[in-house]
Amino acid sequence: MASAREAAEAEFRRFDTDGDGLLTAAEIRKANEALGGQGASESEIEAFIKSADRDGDGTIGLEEFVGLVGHGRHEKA
Ligand SMILES: [Ca+2]
Ligand SMILES: [Ca+2]
Repeated sequence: MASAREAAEAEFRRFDTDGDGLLTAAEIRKANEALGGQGASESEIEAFIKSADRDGDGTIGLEEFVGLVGHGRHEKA
């Protein structure tokens, strides 16, 4: 059984289509569509990145993603 962190890491790797260890706005858009979204708007994607981007580089790294997902949807028991 995967831990919340492992699940978040697996999700991150699936979204990181070029494998550089960072999620860009374009990758987040694709991820959103893959999850059944109808195409997030620029401002929605921007807001999502801002909510997770702790070091302010404009992309979401693995730790930032785990911090966001690990403490939200996949809350630990
Ligand atoms: Ca990437
Ligand atoms: Ca960042």
